[in-house]
Amino acid sequence: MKNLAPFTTPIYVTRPLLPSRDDMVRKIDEIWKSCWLTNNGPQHQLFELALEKYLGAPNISLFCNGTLALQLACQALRLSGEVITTPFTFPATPHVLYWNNIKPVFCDIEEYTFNLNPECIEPLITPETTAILPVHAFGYPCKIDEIQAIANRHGLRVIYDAAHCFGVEFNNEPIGNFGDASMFSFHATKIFHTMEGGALTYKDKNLKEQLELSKNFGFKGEELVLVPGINAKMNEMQAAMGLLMLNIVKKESERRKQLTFIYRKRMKSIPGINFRKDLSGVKHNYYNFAIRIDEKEFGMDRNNLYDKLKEYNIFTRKYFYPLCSRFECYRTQPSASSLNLPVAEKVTGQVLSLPLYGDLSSEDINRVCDIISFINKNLKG
Ligand code: T4K
Repeated sequence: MKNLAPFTTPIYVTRPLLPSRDDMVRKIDEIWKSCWLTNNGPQHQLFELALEKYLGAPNISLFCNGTLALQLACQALRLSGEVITTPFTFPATPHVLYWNNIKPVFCDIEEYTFNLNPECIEPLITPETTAILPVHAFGYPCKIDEIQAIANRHGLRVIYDAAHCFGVEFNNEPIGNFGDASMFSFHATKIFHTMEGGALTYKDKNLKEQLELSKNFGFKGEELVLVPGINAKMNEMQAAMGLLMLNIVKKESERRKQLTFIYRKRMKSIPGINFRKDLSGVKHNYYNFAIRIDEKEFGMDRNNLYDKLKEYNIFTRKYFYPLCSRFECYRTQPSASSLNLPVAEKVTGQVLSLPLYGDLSSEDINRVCDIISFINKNLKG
């Protein structure tokens, strides 16, 4: 079989969406003129208002990154003891619990969505449990109603890691309006970003004051320090980037949708490759395209395919591998046992995120598919 040529330049799993350089220069001029670089400056104020409207969120606060947003949300909601969460996530999710002196209790996930399996939550609840911290993995909403029903039955808080969910809606409701709070990450690798950054949306408007205090050292005015806060403020460059991104993110999401549909059409015919489709009632943002590789059917396991694709200059990522429950800092606790997490253990060994971003052409996506298909056919001789 004739070999396929590698891409001449590296194709990464993602590339950041960027506003035009001219627009950014104009924003920089505004910042220079104001001579206000951080600490709730004019760009920050504009961005917060614009975002509130865009996300349809009644209460919102901005942060320098998603991790600190989530960490301070746990504090503002007075979480303690144990919090039930998923092992199939970025390290930030359990780490924010650790930094709040809370024990992460790992719960298994669903085979199809990769999200917390509501059926596995209740057996993990103890008198120490104060909350559930689910992740909407790759922007696919969790079983929100079932999780909320469990939380209501046991008097628990629900705080969502919605890092991947910018613009996602569930039953026509913005995703950030569920649970007690939701965290959005605005890291450069996200569909919407402020280079680094994050936001919290929350149900109780009274949390705003606490969050504003705790992201600015606990300062109220110039001389009063009310709580042992930290520095988690979004700066003016980040906020300016956010304002410009709001104008272009919808188009990016539409473009990624087109590319996702090409992937789905092509991947369907490759044996041993599965992927998630759109969920009913969900407005997706098409942030990421993750496939699952069945080694027996495909003829090669995920790790080998990941390595093989590098030979073609295609840099995929194993999000999320290894599971957080396998990290040195968590692996000894009972809930981290692989016996407790059979589905997560299986999924983490099979998933691979393929390149997806608006600057890729349809030809690029078709070529990635041709290469995966070629690798598969070559294996079978
Ligand atoms: N919860 C969840 C579920 C999360 O996924 C994350 C973050 C968080 C919480 C925490 O939110 P933040 O505190 O970060 O706001 C990346 C991101 O650093 C991380 O934000 C993100 N999740 C995670 C899924 O992905 P890495 O280590 O994979 O990034 P990196 O640098 O390897 O970048 C991946 C690819 O992106 C590169 O191969 C090329 C491209 N890239 C990256 C950057 C930074 C660019 O083209 N330009 C760039 O500037 O973690």
